[in-house]
Amino acid sequence: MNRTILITGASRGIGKTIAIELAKEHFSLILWARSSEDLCAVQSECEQYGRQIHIACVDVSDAASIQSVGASSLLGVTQLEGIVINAGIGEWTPFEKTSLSSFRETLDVNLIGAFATLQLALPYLKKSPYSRVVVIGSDSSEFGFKNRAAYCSSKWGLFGLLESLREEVRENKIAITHILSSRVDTYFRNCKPGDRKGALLPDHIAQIVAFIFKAPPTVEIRELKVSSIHSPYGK
Ligand code: NJP
Repeated sequence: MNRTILITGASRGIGKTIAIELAKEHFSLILWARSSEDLCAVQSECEQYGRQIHIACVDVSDAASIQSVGASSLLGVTQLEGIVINAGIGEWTPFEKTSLSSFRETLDVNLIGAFATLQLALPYLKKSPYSRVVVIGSDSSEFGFKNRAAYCSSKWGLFGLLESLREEVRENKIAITHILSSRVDTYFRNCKPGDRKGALLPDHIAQIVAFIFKAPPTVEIRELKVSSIHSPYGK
């Protein structure tokens, strides 16, 4: 597989739309998520653009799933041109009512899942002459919000992880882009498309990700803050 990109959380929402946009740009793709039926549908949609699309039912909160199913999805791949860390969950609960298990679950998916996925992918990214890590963060990565202690902690944590990793992988010519997005009209937090009026659309984020992968390989776009003109950022 040439020019291959791994995308997590590719079964719906932002991840699905990024997959379709990168398929249109003729990248081969490895798509991870838990819902096999939804992944199969995304695979079929992407395959019409002519490149190989592999899917794998990986739960990023489960290290064993990443080490077994995730690692198997990379068999036969010599190098990755990029990875999009997108899988994420969020639950808005007042601090005093946030259970330890729900706090842990949010960190397990959004932060520790990102860490474990990146650790698996790094040797493949290093084999590309130039490669990219693109991470879907949030305005909750830099602002505090009521009822979002778990989500904000996970997204702020990602910030530290990426800024540290950046220092380690520059010599390997791996560029890291952190996209800090405000509300996007997806299935996030049990919503459905149409519920978040005035929000960004998944396609807006997908076009930005495609732009990043089309940038000259020596250019590192470090951070992008994105919001709809109709909706606030950080409030
Ligand atoms: O949400 P949604 P988005 N293992 O619910 C997957 C960030 N963001 O597209 O496993 C593996 O439509 C899930 O797949 P499945 C947000 O923090 C959003 O909006 O099959 N995959 C699905 O494909 C997140 O990082 C907004 O259920 C897991 C995908 O994740 C990213 O955008 C605002 C998984 C979620 O699709 C994409 O979220 C913002 C697991 N354990 C940042 N758990 C917004 N929408 O307003 C979930 O600032 N997934």
